[in-house]
Amino acid sequence: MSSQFSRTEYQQLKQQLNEHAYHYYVLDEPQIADAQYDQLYQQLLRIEQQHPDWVTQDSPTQRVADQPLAKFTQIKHAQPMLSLGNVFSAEELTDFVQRISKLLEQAGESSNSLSFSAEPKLDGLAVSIRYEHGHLIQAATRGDGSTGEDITANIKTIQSIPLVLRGDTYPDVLEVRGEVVMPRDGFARYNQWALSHDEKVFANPRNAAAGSLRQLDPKKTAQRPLAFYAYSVGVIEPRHEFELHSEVLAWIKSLGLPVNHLNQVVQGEQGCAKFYQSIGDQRATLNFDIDGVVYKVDKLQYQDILGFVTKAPRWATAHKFPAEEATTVVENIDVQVGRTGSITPVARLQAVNVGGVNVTNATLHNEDEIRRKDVRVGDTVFVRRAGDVIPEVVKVVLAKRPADTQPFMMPDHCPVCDSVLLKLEGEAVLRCPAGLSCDAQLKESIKHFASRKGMDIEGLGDKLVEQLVDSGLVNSPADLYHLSEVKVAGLARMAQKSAQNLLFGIEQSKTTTLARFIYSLGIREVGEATALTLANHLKNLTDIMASDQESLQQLPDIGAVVAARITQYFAVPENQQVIAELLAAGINWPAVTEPSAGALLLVDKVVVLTGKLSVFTRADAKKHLQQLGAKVTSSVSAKTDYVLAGENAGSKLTKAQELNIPVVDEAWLQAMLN
Ligand code: JCF
Repeated sequence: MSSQFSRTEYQQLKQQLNEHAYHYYVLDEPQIADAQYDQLYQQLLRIEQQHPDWVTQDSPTQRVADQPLAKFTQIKHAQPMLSLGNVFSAEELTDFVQRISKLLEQAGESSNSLSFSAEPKLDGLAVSIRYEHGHLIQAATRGDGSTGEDITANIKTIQSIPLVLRGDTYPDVLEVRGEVVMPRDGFARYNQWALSHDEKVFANPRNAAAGSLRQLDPKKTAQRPLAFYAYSVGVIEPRHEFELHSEVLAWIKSLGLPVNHLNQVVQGEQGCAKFYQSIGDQRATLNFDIDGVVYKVDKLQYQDILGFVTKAPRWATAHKFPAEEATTVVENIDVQVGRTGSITPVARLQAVNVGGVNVTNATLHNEDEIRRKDVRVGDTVFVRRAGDVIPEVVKVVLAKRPADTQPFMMPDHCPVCDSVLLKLEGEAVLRCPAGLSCDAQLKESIKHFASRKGMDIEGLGDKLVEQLVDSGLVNSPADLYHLSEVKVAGLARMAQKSAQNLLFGIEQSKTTTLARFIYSLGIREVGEATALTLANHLKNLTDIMASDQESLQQLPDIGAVVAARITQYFAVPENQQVIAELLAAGINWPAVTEPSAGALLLVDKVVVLTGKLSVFTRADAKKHLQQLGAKVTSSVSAKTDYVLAGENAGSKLTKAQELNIPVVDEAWLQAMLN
């Protein structure tokens, strides 16, 4: 194919691609679909193949250098990269703000209603990127603050960092400082890939970002999902006059650099404290790790007055979250038997405070994990607690391993019922096959059966379940419905009143719904959503029990694996027996009717939530939609039926409009519910 493109057209196409990248990465509002971008990119590549002499360093095709480096060279920062002081409590925040106010007053400034530019503190690697005449020419790690390493080739592989600045009002020289991170979703994907390709698995996103930037081969860095957020500037030539730090951030964003969208200008100590709380609340759901927030006095003139203590500015500080990782010693390794017989090794730890919570146990997941990490009794280990999830052992500090440790061996018999453990094909976990005749599985099954989302038996807590099983009063979920007050009151720490309460709770639970009943059975892979699907579509228990795999797979969101689990469960005579006994005990539910009477107006509709909701919380909106029969997913595609958009909806809204998908608001959901 001969090219019909002029050099000017080539340059326009290149600029067009850079502009689309800016809308995608910086504004988070893509203007074209990914596939269209790819087409333009391929076109650019074709032109460049025909005219290699046209290619310049700012082409999006030039992000990955051919040659690996022999080593990193040192770069002296034209302006030192600062560090930050820390505060760890509300009291220390008060001190920080008061110290600033006092210094400003001494300098003759009024410190009433001091504004701060507040931002999340990303847990990545600080870098400085230098642009000359709009072109990215150099990038360096922070190093010791005055000298870092030249990582230019690696930085250029990060798609969200512009190779050329936007517009034509950029300064001759601009140094941008910011943090390189690996987003959590990318980190999970990368580690999964690494595991199956014998590549290094990283302990956390920060290490992954650091390891990726220190790759001598930029081709490898290019394959790592890195992101960058700018938070300040170094040298600017010629000097540029700004009044506020927040203006500087808006300016670098307008030049095409990503700035975190959670940044906010807040007023005084109270504004800072509120921001800290709000970011802390969102922490678990963010797509990147953060270890606190940063406050910077917004007014640059005040920053000048306040100055520095050694390398840290007086006008800024990091307000740290309590650490979520800590080291401690493994005192023992036990194995736990789960509801479905899964055998999970658990490290019993010397108690340690991790992010404000006292941790004494941490999961080791399964045999493969424990072997990979080679955790042994006596080892010093890193323990991590992320959000609400169970604490896990991240890695062993080998330098501290005592001389006489032994590798941990998984048992070959169930520690509770002594059955021989099995490993099913394609599964990483060992299982105890004994079902409800294994006391551990019986206890966990009953806890699940009685749980809030299941039969919701008021007054039946975990401890009581264990007592009921240990005393022999309960050998299956159905036995709960045959308990007598006298027997329950005879258990340790049980008075007559609490025995009555329990029996009342059990009695109350008899009236339920088909979906809850199915969920309570604890069939593997059958959670709330699948139970609801089975109930809504098949409408009665007999049909659910009699369905074969093929017909189950016709139902929405039920694939081969789930269908197999369901038929396998109902094929087991003991399970049929338990169900018959439960029904005989009087468990009942109203008939599942056709989706009329406003009940299931959205049956099988796929809805995506986006933007900030004001009437409902996200969780509630999701629940309501599911109650109406809808399936709530997170990304917009041709399969989406509705996009429910709140305030400031971004790329998902744009995509919905592109795909002509109906966009609705919260009032629509309210109307549905009425
Ligand atoms: O997100 C960060 N890790 C972060 C580090 C954010 C900032 O605004 C920083 C920083 C280190 C130094 N600002 C300075 C001055």
